[in-house]
Amino acid sequence: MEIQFKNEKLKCEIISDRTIRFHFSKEGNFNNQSFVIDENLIRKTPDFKKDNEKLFFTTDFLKVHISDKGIEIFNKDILIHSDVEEKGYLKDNKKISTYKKMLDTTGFYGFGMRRGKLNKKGEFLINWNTDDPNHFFDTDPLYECHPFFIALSETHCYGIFFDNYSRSYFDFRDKDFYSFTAEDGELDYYFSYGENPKVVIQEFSNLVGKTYLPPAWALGYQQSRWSYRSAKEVKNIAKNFRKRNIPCDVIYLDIDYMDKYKVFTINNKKFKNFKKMTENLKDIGFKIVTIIDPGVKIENGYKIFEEGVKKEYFCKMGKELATGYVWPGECAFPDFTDENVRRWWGENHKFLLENGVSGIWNDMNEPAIMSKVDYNLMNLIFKFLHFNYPPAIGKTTEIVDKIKKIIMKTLPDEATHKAGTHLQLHNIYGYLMCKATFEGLRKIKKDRPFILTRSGFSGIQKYAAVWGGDNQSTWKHLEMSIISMQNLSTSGVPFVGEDVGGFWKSLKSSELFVRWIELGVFYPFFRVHSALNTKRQEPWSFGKKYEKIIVDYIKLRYRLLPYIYSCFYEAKEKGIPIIRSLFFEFFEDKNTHNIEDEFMFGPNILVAPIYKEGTTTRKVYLPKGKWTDFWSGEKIEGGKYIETKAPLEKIPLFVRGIIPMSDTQNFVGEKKQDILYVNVYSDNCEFIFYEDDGISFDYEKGLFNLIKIKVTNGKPDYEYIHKSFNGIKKLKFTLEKEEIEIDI
Ligand code: MIG
Repeated sequence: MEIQFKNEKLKCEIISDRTIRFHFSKEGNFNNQSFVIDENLIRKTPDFKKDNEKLFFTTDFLKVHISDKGIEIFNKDILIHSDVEEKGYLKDNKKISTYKKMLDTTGFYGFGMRRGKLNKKGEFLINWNTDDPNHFFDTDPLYECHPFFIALSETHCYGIFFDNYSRSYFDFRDKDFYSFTAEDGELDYYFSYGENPKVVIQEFSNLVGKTYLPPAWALGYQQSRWSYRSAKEVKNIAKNFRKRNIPCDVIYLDIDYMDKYKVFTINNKKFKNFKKMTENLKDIGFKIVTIIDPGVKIENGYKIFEEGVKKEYFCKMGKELATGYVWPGECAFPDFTDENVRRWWGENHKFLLENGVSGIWNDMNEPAIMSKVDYNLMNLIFKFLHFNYPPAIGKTTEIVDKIKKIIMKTLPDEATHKAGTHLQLHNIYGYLMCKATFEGLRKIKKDRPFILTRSGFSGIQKYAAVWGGDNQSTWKHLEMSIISMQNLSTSGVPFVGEDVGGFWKSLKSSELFVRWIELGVFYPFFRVHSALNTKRQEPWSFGKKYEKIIVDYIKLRYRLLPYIYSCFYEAKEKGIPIIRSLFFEFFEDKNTHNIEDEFMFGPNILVAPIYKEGTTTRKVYLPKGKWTDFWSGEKIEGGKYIETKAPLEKIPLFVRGIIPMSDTQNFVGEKKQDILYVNVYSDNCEFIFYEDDGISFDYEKGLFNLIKIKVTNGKPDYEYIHKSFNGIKKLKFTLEKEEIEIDI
């Protein structure tokens, strides 16, 4: 049902008792075609009633008032959300915006891949996916902007998802109100109420979708570099891992595996028998993941380019192709808003899969584009002058200048896609590239796809893991990742990571690498990557003393895989991320609301990384409840700050409940894991353990086990909630005073 809202129409839909959609017409029309909202969502039309001058409707949790003055939302008669009078919907040419009262909001969290502080209250944020290779603490926007946030007050919270793909802004600088604005498209947003952030994220993930279960091997350790340049080099790296007994599942091939950087080709000189290479690597437990960028080299005779031109699959500028410079030189850009283009792009991956490639790494998909001048400069800097970081061009803090600069780094606003202009669709480009890749891989190989992406949008978790782009090998960048990982996770993306060890610049200190590995174990996506011309970052590049610590941590990661995999199951079922800010997990403990340098890894591990050089102690806030120091076993009552020791080989970890572990192995699936080591840290607790074959979609047919492991007054027990997989055979409980084995 549509109601009149000043000069426009407003459509309200009830998605659930907590989630309402507000969609405003633009010049009388509703055009927004959503690329991310679940098509099968059930929407109800509200039953409007009249109360004095106001229309209103109710759900079990909410009462929504609408008048010409604006929208007001109440929970139990308390006003929790309100438009600023007369400013609920504003339009200025193509631009639309809405203003909201600040009320008692204490913080705004989420927004995708953001650096800087966790809480964005007081800031102005731009949504425009941007490649800024030389970014820092205060750089915004970056590769992956999500127009979703959770607003916290001391007693409740809500989420807002603004379903708009154009350049948009969130402005939280004023103390009395905040606003969001988009340069084009419609004002179409979803409001979700929650007693705590977990409820909000569940509501939100019902809208935009949840992760599938990633292939288990993608949760292992992964090694990357720009670039491992030949089959010989790749084989040597692999052999070194096995020789030294360092677990590793994946090796990445960056752009140099291609012929002249042309997508869906292989450089036959450097990788003479590519297929043979991947087969040999598989025999010793390695998967190969290759990079694919969206830019298609403009070159006569190059099949992908010629096909794309013939079928009109590329973005246009007027009647011509929209072009720009990337690594291959001048390129055309596939229009992923067109379903036929997505199918074509997906099918092209057959060539790589037939060559034994196991996963795809989507880079530069903002899309990132250089001018011819910058392109020549980059080639000079990297290939001839051997720089290992790019220059910071035109740094600015002025918003107007910032916007001018980011517009230059991608297709022009006026470029066209099948579904509209680039201005209207920019932010969905990377997401749709991943969708194309995911659907292609799923069709070709049946197993679970693995895709890693740099750019994306809300809902990207349905298709890909996300990494944080071009960080640097510095302490500050390690620290920044603690926050960006939380921001992405609060945006509903569970599979997140950063380049461990840092990407640009040579690592100056082994200590930094060790600290970063210690943190990387607790990135859901755990990969070391480094740039051209930098010092090597393989685990053995730092000398024996450091190698030992590094390897112990990689092994810890493998031992934790049953826990991590079970966390992914929870993410798949409920949309709850693996990395959780303290406020997210412990909303009731208000002390946690502004802590940003610690986080939860799943429900039971609190991680307090060391991010300052030469540090061997740190302060840690333990939320209310009972904790155990993972290393010493010491019991500590939470609700306070403690000072903890952190010599180089120790990252402070505090645990609770149950943490299931396995034996370590050289790669996932090397040895069948019959025993589950159940580490118990409390007399009364339970854990839902999940297992399946780790590779196929058979779990969709019910082929998996779900075991409720529980401890009651110190006595261990278990119960199958679901049993249809030949999995673990024995539970080995480590309780406070004894060990108990149960065959199951
Ligand atoms: O312009 O493919 O973020 O991980 O190694 C640089 C080369 C392009 C940027 C990615 C980085 C990757 C690099 N790419």
